[in-house]
Amino acid sequence: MYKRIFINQCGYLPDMEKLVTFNCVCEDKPVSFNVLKSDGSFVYAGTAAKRVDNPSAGEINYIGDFSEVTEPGRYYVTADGYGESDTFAVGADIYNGVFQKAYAFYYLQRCGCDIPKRAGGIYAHGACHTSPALVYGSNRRKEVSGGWHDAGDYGRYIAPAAMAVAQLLYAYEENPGLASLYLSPDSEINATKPSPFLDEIKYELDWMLKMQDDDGKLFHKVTCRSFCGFIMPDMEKDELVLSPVSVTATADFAAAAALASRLYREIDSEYADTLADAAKRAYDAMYGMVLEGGFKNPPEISTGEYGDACDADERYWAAAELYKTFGDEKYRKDFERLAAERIYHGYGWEDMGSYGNRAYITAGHPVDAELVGRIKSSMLELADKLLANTLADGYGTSLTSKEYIWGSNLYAANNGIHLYDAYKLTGDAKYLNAAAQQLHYLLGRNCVGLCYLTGCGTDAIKHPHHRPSGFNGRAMEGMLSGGPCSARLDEVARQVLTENTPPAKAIVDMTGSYSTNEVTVYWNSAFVQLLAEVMCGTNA
Ligand code: G3I
Ligand code: 9MR
Ligand code: ZN
Repeated sequence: MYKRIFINQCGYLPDMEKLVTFNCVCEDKPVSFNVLKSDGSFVYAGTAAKRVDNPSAGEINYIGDFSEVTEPGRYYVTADGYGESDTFAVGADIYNGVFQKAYAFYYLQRCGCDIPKRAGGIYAHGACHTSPALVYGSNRRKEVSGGWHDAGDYGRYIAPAAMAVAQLLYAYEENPGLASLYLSPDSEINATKPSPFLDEIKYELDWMLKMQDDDGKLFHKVTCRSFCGFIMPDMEKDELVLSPVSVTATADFAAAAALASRLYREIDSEYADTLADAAKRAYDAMYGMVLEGGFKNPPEISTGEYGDACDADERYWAAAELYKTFGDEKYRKDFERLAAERIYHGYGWEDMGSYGNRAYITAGHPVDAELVGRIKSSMLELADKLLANTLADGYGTSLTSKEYIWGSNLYAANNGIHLYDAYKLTGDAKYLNAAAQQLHYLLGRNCVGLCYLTGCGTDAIKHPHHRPSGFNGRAMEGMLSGGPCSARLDEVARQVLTENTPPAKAIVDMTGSYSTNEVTVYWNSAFVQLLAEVMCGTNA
């Protein structure tokens, strides 16, 4: 039977607001519901009276509230004519396993080293992509092994890498207690590294450092010329090519390296110095760079483009982040000049403004108080719009019906982070609750009743577009699916979905559907940051 009651399948922290959505297909009237323990015993009775017309899902929804259920345990919701929800847990530690899985993904995405059987299980492989890469348009070769595979493919791209590193470091900064719970799948790392969490990010940073050319600029990406089939990474033997340098890669790297330099200082000051030096060199190199229209794939190369016509927000982030780390006036001036034109927002690989805002308003060096005020009110303006969307949606997602685009789950997660920013600025719980609703949406309270994080909840995505998962016929755990994308941008989506499929239902849990069901290191990072922040806010 189709599900008609929707909750977060991974559950709720005791103090969280707990909302349940009913998909009304028969009688359009408030729904009386019960919350039962998994053994069937009665716990709570409520009425879902809030009615929502939901254009994204093509449904009428009723929303109920069972926040009063705070006792740790396993539960489900039931209502006459609606059947039963998936079971879910309430408890203080219910997200620890989710966090562990979502973060262990990074270890399993490692490129350029052996993933031994004892750590990788069926996803074990030999060192991949280790041969020096050809610098596009020359005969030169450069050693750039390491880092994480970007996604379901085996490319390695700087802009999304910088985003992932930044979000994971923000998760660490906001919730160091959670980060300290993380154990790498590789026991040797746990035995030898002071922070397995930071060690994982260092693996990516080490590769990013190699992607910097002698003049300080960053190569945009390293990939083969085209995507390979569904093989394990060490089976991809085509020649590696370094695509040309770009402004976005150079600026994003400068920013991420400056941020990392700050956070690694305590555990490894020598490494912090290396990062600081690289960040400054990239920043200075970026200064004089111009790339009209942004990076474009060279004609022979068809892997991910990560093009972006506007590089002002990357420069904005870099200026703010270097100012926060180094306190040098020149960075401050650059940021203030860009911010005078426009306050940027975005925690993406394309729109980076929010990283810059975060850095500037917490710089710890002299700042322009009037500008700080303008940034904060602009952040709140954005959050208020997202809050209104969240309250108007039947499933509490901040996405409007036109926003189910490629990687929509990233935008849901990032909106949650914007809402959390507003919570930090105001202390108003309405923003924290709305941020948490984005998490609940991703983990099962959505109109298809799927937990978008593989291997979690009771009914998760099973066939993500991810080569090691496809090759082994089993989804790696802890990966966030890209989520509904209504434009039907791959062959499988075109076959399965119709033009009338409601946008929020435009998800195809089949391996071939890369536009709805791929996974990436920068979608997981948004999820990890959102989870870390919501947990921190709720437990505060
Ligand atoms: O920004 C516009 C928005 O204004 C417009 O309303 C909307 C309508 O469709 O489109 C938005 O642009 C979309 C853009 O993502 C947003 O970031 C494009 O349609 C969409 O095609 C584009 O998708 C990107 C995709 O590559 C294709 O270029 C994804 O963001 C990006 O995550 C994805 O990245 C791929 C890599 O290339 C290769 N590795 C896997 C990875 C994940 O699928
Ligand atoms: O696997 C690729 C995925 O990582 C990309 O996001 C996607 C869009 O660029 O492309 C996928 O590769 C497909 C290619 O574009 C067309 N042939 C089939 C490939 C998937 O097996
Ligand atoms: Zn590799």
